[in-house]
Amino acid sequence: MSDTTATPAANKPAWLHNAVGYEVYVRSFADSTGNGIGDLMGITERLEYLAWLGVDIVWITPCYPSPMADHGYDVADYVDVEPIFGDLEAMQELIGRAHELGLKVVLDIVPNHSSDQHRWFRAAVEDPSGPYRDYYLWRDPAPGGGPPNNWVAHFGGPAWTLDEASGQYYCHLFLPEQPDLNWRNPALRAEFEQTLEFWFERGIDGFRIDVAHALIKDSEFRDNPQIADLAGITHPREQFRCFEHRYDLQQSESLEIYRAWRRIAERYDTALIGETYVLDSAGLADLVPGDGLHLGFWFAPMTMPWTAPDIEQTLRETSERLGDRVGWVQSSHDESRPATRFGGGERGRRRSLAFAAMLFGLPGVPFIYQGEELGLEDGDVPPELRSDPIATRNVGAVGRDVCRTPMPWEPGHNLGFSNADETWLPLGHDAEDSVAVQRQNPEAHVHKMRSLLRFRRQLSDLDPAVTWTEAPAGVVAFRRGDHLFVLNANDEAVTMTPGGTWSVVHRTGVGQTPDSSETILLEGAETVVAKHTA
Ligand code: TEU
Repeated sequence: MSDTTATPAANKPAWLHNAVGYEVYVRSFADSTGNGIGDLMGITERLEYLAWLGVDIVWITPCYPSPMADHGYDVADYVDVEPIFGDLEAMQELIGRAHELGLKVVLDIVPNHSSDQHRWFRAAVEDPSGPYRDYYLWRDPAPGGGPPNNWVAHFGGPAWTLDEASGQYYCHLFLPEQPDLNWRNPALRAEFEQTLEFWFERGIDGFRIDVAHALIKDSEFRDNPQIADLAGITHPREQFRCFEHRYDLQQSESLEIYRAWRRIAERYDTALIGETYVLDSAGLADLVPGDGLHLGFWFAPMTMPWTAPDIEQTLRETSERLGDRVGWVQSSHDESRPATRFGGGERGRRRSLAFAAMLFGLPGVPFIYQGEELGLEDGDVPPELRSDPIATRNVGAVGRDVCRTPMPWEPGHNLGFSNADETWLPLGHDAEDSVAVQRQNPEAHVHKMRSLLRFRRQLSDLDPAVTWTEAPAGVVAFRRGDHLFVLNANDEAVTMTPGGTWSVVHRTGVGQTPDSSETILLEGAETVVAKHTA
């Protein structure tokens, strides 16, 4: 037990306060070995760029040994490194270099499921009476035969696969190659607590916890209520939405797991960040109480339409309920990129940056996803080159490859990502999009993001209370102390007269900024931050 007497809200790691994270999708960031796939050494070589950009935390997607059915989210050993990505020594070098540069390193842990090639699952299948059987979720077929209940997998089909040898089904909320672990088993819990310590001892600063909202399932495996007709629905995401996930997701007993992890994390001053794919803020707040996860990701911005009421609603309720316990994101390796979603081209880029500035103004920790700082749009991945199992296993589903195309570093062969003849996904961008070309142009998106990151550093002492404010049509505004954050969702310029005199301290567009004025001028798709002067 930790002997701290601080309140739960206060005993988060101090370094998390006002920090900004950066997600690295390891396969697509930088390839140092010439096999067309990114790796840890490639990340280490590029850390200086991230320090230049001005982020504080680097989150690295799973890099454990894996058969790669879901590109690393199917883990075959939690305490080693996938040889394609390097080895434990390469990880140690990465951590060491990051710390020299003042960057924290967060690993992605995948506790909801392992790979079907993990030795625990092999043993569970080979010896149904042995101790590892109960590391997974096994059920007899339904009385009339077939899967034990109506749960569906996120990636298509039923959440159950039959093991013919034993005649039992095992549960998997994702692919059949990703069997779900049994979190009611104390032996399994002990294995993961040792895994956390293994990585914390090596200097890791925290974990992003995959599928943090689903570790515990209903003990009776009851059917989920069906809320829409499945007929004719082929996309796995739409199938998933045909059910109320009362029994497979968000079971409150999951909180006990994070309380135990929190006690370990506090010994190392490390952070627990939940991948909490819960799209209602009350449900999210239930998962992120004081003594469990430090942060929970809020994913509603990923599917938010671009209108002022939608933007305010998406931010406001969650901010009010969770305060500084939110991981804010508008992009990830799972979703279409925001510049594309928000309209594409220059307009989509401007909107994405304006939205980022609002996330940066709220209490909590914003994360940007590699390439977001470049304003990248989705890459084009023709059907025959698609690699995401959502696309390869479901007819007509585009899948997530479009946001995973290789990072464009500089003009030339494979845009500096890799020396290989071919990269694991095709290149999705042009030389003009690349880091090197953008760095030479002071007007480029990367400089605007960098300037926003620098501005954020000055906000450390802002009043934590957020007051949402009346604003003209198409405009979203909140105040924090003497600072006013205003996003103009319109394409046309507008003015706002909030009362008093204001001086603009940051803007995401390129407009002229008067020294001090009663009127704030906002260009289309721009966020302005103004400070009250009188
Ligand atoms: O994603 C889990 C998850 O909840 C999302 O897949 C979500 O269901 C989806 O975006 C909504 O359509 C995590 C990882 O981020 C993802 O890459 C993995 O494939 C998945 O877990 C399985 O480990």
